Amino acid sequence: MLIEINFDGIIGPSHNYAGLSHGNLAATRNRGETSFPRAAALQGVAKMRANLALGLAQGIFLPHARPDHRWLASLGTRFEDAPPHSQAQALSASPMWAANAATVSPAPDAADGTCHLSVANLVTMPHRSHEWPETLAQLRLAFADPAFTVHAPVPAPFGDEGAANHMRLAASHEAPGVEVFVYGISGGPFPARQHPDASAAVARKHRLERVLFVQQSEEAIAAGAFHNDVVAVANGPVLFAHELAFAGKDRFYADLRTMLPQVEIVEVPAAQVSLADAIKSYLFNAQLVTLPSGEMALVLPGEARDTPSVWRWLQEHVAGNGPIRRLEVVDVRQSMANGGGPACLRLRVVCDPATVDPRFLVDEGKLDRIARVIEAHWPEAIPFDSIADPALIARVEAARRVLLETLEIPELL
Ligand code: SUG
Repeated sequence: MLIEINFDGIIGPSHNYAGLSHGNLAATRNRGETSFPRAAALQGVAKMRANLALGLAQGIFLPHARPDHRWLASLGTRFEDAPPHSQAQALSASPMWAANAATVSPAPDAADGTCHLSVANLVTMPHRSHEWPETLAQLRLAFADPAFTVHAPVPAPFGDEGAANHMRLAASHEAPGVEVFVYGISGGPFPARQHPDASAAVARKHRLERVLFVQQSEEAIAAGAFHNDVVAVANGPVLFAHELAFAGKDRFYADLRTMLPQVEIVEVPAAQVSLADAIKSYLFNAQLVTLPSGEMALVLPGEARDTPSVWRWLQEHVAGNGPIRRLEVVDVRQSMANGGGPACLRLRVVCDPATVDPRFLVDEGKLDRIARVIEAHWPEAIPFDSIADPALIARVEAARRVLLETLEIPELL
């Protein structure tokens, strides 16, 4: 039985605000702020609990070893001697944003009947470019069953940012789907992170039969939508998108309707919610999920409720007869301040849960154990000027070790 499992990246103990992502307005705005890793990670756990309470299956990915000494060694330095920008890049807790871990194609879409996962290379941003080796190690552990095919990343310089630029539309999770790859060509002053050749390579490697390639609008990237999942999200037959998300939208919608006649496109007009409000509130960086009842819910960040135009649109939609029947608001403020909303924090995998290494699946009891480790070991606060403090580094390294020991995943130590 195939179901959708959301794997959330546990927010690591080095979570900080170094402003490393050009084009990500929240991260840039909050550069230099004090971060609160313990509160951040507990917010992540609370979001997972909210998903469990909705009757959804939940998985986890683990924080990576930070600082990344292997990466610094490849740059010919040690953390203590590295220049400040390299220290910050080596210390980022960015693997929390699991939507950028990989692109996932469920088995019904692939010619060989396995679920394919391609780890993302994330080459556009230095602090993210060194995530993939450890992500790959985790994917190879979690999805070692022959039901899965796990691929190494597409080579540089073709930037690939994983599921954040990929949408799957299907009558249901277990039905064959249409996979939509959204790439960027130009983003005005900001980098376009997803290269079309990377999207094409992933689609070929996944042996997909029904695929669309769509360009992200330059306007959206320039307004701060550094990933497509900041302006669009799909689930089952529903595409929920901002009016200005895509270049060549009419063609895209027409192709989609031909390939999946039951598709339902819910478009939010710019006249009702500006691109700026959509990006500030992360309306589309919500988890659009199918509940056990068959209805769809939208798991939104608190910022969506705080943005009047967005909340008004949502209230009207839910009062009408649109596909989103329920709104669930979560507090992920610490991640949001780095530009990561509820959907960034998770990677969706449609599979039979019996084929997943159970150490990567969670229930309430396991989340209690994880929360206890976070409460006891995650730093409470990281003032930006102390990110290289040796005592902090020792604490960050010890905290991760305790978590991996608690979860009995020694392979990643
Ligand atoms: O890549 N922020 C991440 C946010 C990723 C959000 N993911 C999705 N949209 N799926 C990024 O820009 C900021 C880290 C810093 O500046 O220290 C950062 O990497």
